[in-house]
Amino acid sequence: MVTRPFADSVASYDDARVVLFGVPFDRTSSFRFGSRWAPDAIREASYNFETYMMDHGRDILDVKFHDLGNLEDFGTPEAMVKGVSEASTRIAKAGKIPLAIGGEHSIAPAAVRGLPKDVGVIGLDAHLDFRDSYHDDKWSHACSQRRIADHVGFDRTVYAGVRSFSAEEKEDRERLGLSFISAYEIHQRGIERATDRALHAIGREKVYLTIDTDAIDPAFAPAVGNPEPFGLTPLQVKGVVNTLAPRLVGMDINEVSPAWDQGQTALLAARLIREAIIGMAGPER
Ligand SMILES: [Mn+2]
Repeated sequence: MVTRPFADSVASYDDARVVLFGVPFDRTSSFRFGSRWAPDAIREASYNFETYMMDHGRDILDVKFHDLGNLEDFGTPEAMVKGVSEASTRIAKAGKIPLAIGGEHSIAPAAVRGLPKDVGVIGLDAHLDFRDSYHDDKWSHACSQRRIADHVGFDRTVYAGVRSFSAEEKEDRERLGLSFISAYEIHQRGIERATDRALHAIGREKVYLTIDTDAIDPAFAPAVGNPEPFGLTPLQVKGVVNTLAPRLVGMDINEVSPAWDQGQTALLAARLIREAIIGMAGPER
């Protein structure tokens, strides 16, 4: 099957402000494998939507963005980290915004490592992903925030929507002073306050956003690697993306596992990518 590029990615690489690339990597998955198929499923779903975005009053064709296609099929986590970091560095050095489509959550620290250390990282995730190692693998999807913290610092990363971590992660979190925002806090106090708190916690102008699709409730996004009840709504996540998009220097969305999908999870991921792209456009000219 020939896969089409992400819908409306009509700009050349040289002209593009935002550059998409797929990372079909799921070798450390621990429950529902298959996120390697997500970049193409999300691209296909992207053709569902109007180019005019009603709630923004703008057309996505006003934003110049390019789709590089998928990176190679990496054999080891180390090779993936190297390949994704290099891609993210190359795009950022050209003055463009890298937007990676996973693949599993291990792609996020790989993309962040390709950027300068003065970025703050906000994650949306059901899980804290703060294990130092999982199944003897430091690059496991279950260690995504730990590896991000290695690059930007424990005080420059915060995951929101969290409703699951191990006793060991709790102990490490308290010892190392890592902040987090639970899904319960978001349901009680609202997504705007949570987004403000996340921005305050990282204290950086330049923001990288990593969206683990399992942050969203499995009722809306059932096809993810590790589904966890009591999650966020699609509109809450749209709110975070809309608020953060103008200051993003990089982003990824990960953990969609299309074999478990009836199409709605990939559609939601595609729509969130479109929300990010329109928001990265800057003020209307
Ligand atoms: Mn997760």
